[in-house]
Amino acid sequence: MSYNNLLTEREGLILKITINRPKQLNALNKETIQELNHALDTANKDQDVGVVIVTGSGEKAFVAGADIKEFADFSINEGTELAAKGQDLLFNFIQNLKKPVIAAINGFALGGGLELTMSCHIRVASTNARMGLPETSLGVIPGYGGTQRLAQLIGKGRAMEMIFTADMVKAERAYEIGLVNHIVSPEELTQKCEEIASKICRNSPMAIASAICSVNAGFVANLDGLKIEIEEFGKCFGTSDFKEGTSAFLEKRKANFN
Ligand code: DAK
Repeated sequence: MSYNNLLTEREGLILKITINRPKQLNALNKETIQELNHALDTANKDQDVGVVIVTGSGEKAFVAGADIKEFADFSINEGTELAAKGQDLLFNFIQNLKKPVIAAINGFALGGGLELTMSCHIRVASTNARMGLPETSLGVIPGYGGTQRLAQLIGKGRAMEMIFTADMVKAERAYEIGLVNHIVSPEELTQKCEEIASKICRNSPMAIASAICSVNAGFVANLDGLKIEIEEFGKCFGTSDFKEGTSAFLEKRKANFN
């Protein structure tokens, strides 16, 4: 499948999706959101994909936000409807994907761009990354989950300051406050993400899907994370991955989950 705004490339079990609108600093328009949904949905159903890496095209930006040209003249209803639709199609969709998604942040990650990285399960930034939620400078608030996920990742006080001031943080600061897991040079970014992805791919995809579900459950107001963990733990005992993992241990060999 070819896309107008994405490049996809698979090596082994790792799928790399590059958002490819470099002239607009990879700003997210409606079509890009639809295409990302399609590519991720396909990856989710593909047994030959273990981990997805998402990045931006060019050296300047991961994603410089939602495409401002598209939402400049929205009404209240259009804004509300599109926020809900965007969250379902992309941001919540990534968060709940069965496969881990790693954001390789190769430059500006602003507004919807930072919200996209925060929906991903793991974030790795290059030293030239700049991250922020500038929405209040445009007269809106973060509408793709940013008010919630930023506070979950860096704490309420810091999140409020970043949102109210619309300030950007550099990669080092993002690392200090827990917004990203690692910082590496731009040249090492892909390699670092692939290294993490390869380690993940050695482990049970079924257990990883259960872990994603359990960790996420702790951040949903009406769900009991510990209860979901018990259920997911129990389910693991019925999987072929559990049989393979335990047999491999007892037979003193490496497990082969693929
Ligand atoms: N949208 C559209 N085009 C963008 C863009 C964006 N977000 N960001 C950059 N571009 C375009 C610029 O217009 C410019 O295009 P040309 O003028 O060359 O045609 C090109 O990319 C290069 O940008 P600059 O010339 O500005 O490059 P600089 O290096 O000087 O500056 C910058 C880089 C990243 C600091 C600057 O481009 C910038 O401030 N960009 C805007 C950042 C921003 O405010 N992003 C939007 C955040 S608000 C919604 C839900 C959520 C949202 C909205 C609606 N609904 C559900 C309705 C979320 C909103 C946001 O993301």
